[in-house]
Amino acid sequence: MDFRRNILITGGAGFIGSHLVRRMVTRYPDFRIINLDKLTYAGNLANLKDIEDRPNYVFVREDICDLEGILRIMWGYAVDGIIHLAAESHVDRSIRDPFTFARTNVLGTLSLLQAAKACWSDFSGKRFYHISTDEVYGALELTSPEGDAPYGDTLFTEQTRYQPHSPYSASKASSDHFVRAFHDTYGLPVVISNCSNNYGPYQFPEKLIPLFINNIRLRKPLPVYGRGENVRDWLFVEDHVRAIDLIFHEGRDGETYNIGGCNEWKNIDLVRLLVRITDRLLGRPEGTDEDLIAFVKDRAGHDLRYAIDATKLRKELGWGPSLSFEEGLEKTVRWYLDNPEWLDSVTSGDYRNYYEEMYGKR
Ligand code: NAD
Ligand code: TDX
Repeated sequence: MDFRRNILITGGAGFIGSHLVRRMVTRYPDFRIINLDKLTYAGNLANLKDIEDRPNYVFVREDICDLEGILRIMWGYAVDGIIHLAAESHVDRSIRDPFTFARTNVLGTLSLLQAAKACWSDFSGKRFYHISTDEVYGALELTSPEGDAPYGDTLFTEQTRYQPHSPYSASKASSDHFVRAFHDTYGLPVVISNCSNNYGPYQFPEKLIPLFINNIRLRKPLPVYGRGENVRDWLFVEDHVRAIDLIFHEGRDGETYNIGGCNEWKNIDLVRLLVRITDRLLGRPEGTDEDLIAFVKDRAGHDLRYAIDATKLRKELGWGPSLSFEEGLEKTVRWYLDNPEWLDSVTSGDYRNYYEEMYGKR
C-alpha cells in the first residue's frame, strides 16, 4: 500500500508518545506512522494494544543514539516527517544519573537531526518537530497577582530566556538549541513546542499524579516534597497531542510554540483534590486518605513555579485546552482505577515481557 506520508514518531511507547501515535494512526489512515522506541523502563507497548494491528502502524525497536540504525529506518520507510518525543523525562532520575539524560536527550536528538539532514536532500515538504518542555525556561517567582494567573503575573513566553536548573531541563534546553542550530545553519525545516506538565492515562507511576493515585488505591504514603508549595501548570495529555497534531501540520517553519493549560496548582492543593476524587470513586468518604500525606525532604534544586503563556498558539492556530482540570482529573483517576492490571503490571515490571510476546526475542 502506498502512503501519502511516512511519519516517524520517536518515543511512541511512552506516555505522551502513545497518545500521539494513537491519534495519528486513527486520524490519518493514509499516513504510515512508524513508532521508533528503545523501550527503556518508560516504554510500554501495552499502551498501544488497541491500534497495534492497524495497517498504517509500524513499530521498530531502536535507540535514537544509533545514527546508522536511524538512517536505515529513514531510508527504509522513506520518512518525510519526524515528531521527536523520545527522551529521559523524570527530573528525580536526572538528579541521580545525569549522563543518561545527556546521552539520550542531547546526543540522541543530534543523531536524529544528522539523519534528517543526510536523508532529506531536498527539504521541501519535510518537517522535523521537536517536543520540549517549559522547564527549559527555569522557575518563576510566587508573587501576588494583579491579573488572572493565581500565583503571579509573570508567565513563560516564547521569548523567555533559557535558564534550566535540573540536569533533565539542561539536557532538554541543549537539545532545543541543537534543533535551532540545524535550522539556522543548514536550513533544516524545524518546529519546536514547549509544553507544561501533562497528566492522563498511561503515565508512568513515578510522576506525581499516577504515583499518588496508585498509592491512594493501595493506601500507601503520599510523599509531598518540601511543604507542597511548588506550583505547576497542568494540561490533559489529549489536549497536548491535539496541539502537536496542529503544530505539525500548520505551525510556521523555524518557530517555537508554548503549550499550556492556563491551570496553575500548588502541589498540596492538587494532592488534596486528588485524594477527594479518588476517595469518592473508590466509595470511601471524601478526604479519608488525607492521612496518607507525608511531607518529605525537598527535591534538590526544586523549581518553584512553572506557568505557560500559550497566547501565540491560541492566536495563530486557534488552539485551547478542551477540558477543565476537575473533568480531566476525574477522567484520569477513573482510568487508573478501571485499569488496575495496567498499574500492577508496570509496578511489578511484568510489562517488560510484552515486547518479547509480541515480537519475539531480540
Ligand atoms: P516518557 O518517559 O513517558 O516516555 C519516553 C519514551 O522515550 C519511552 O517510551 C522510552 O522508551 C523512549 N526512549 C527513551 N530513551 C530512548 C532512546 N535512547 N531511544 C529511543 N527511545 C527512547 O516521557 P513523556 O512524559 O511521554 O514525554 C515525552 C516527551 O515530551 C519528552 O521529550 C518530554 O521531555 C516531553 N514533555 C513531557 C512532559 C510531561 O509532563 N510528561 C511535558 C512537556 C514535555
Ligand atoms: O513523589 C513526588 N512528590 C512530589 O511532591 C513527586 C514524583 C513529585 N512531587 C512534586 C515535584 C513537582 O513539584 O510534584 C511536582 C510534579 O512532579 P513530577 O510529576 O515529577 O513533574 P515535574 O518535576 O514538574 O516535571 C514534569 O513536567 C515537565 C515532567 O516529569 C517532565 O517530563 C516535563 O517536562
